[in-house]
Amino acid sequence: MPTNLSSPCMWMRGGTSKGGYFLKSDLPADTATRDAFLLGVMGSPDPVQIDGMGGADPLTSKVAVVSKSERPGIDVDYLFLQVFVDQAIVTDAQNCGNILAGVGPFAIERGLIPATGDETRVAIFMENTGQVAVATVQTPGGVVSYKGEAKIDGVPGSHAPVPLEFRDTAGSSCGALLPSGNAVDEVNGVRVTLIDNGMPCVVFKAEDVGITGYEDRDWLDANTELKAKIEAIRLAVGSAMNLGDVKEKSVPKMMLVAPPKHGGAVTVRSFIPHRAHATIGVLGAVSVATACLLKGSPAAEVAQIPEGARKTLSVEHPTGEMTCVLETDEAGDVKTAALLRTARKLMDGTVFG
Ligand code: NQM
Repeated sequence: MPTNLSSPCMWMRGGTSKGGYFLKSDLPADTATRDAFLLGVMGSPDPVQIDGMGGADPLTSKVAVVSKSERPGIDVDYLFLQVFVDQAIVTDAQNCGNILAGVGPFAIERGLIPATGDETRVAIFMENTGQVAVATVQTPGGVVSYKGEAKIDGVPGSHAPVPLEFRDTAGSSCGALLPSGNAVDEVNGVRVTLIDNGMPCVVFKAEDVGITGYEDRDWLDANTELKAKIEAIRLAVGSAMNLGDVKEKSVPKMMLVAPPKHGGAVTVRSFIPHRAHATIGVLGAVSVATACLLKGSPAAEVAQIPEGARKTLSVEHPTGEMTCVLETDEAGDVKTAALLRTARKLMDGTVFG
């Protein structure tokens, strides 16, 4: 239902997602009023979001709320909100590393922080998980540039690179990297890894739910029997992952893995959680790549892992791959993760919700 409210807003592509970027001070302070406004902005609930800006896909029904940070060493605070497409739900229960890619450029464009030479490093506190990411934004002549030669699969053309660095993301929402305490659990007869290295994920072999893991998004989305099987596993693990009842939550994400086919480390088909992902989430990829390093886990059984403490893992997905660079310590635990994204400003104006 429209609210008669409006707000300044920048519409941006961040990585392989798209959404509205708002200054916190431009949005209603009351959460219920804010959420009603954002539902109106996106045109939710409606599977086609015809009365709003949303793109009828969870990947294009996203919001970033950004403010100048009071925290030492941090430039801006970023709250991610997922606006459900076909339900009247706005949730902060997950983070989003793709939308994160637009936060640095947006913060500089809005004057929250100054550009500092040809590149500007922006330290971002991710409010959803209480963790920090550092984005490097191209700012030649002190102005944000979206043009460049960086390519990411799932986005046509090339753009300015926005490298993202994550540190200490283990247990971001679940309290521990392995919330059940195990590298493998069995749920509904399927061996799974319950893991959170920035995104709560359930990782299991595609073959264990009867598919190859190389299917495309449309085929996966049309397979209601497969989706029901996956959803039953998801609902069963909510409390073991310290997430409670996850029926109306967008986490955990469901990650179906198979051996790599194009020289990478692993192949993934992900459900986020009810639609198949066109590519893969950023922190979702970090969590799956981390699962590949766990001895005896289903992911480790299918993955090809390079030697050395600094591991470059190409995670193959339905439309290409995403490269994660993981730094491990002496015990083999992942300490930092870095990924390349791009972002682009699409519209700057007033949005009506
Ligand atoms: O995992 C989709 C996306 C995401 C999240 C989702 C993301 C991440 O691709 O960090 O980026 O899993 O809902 O934008």
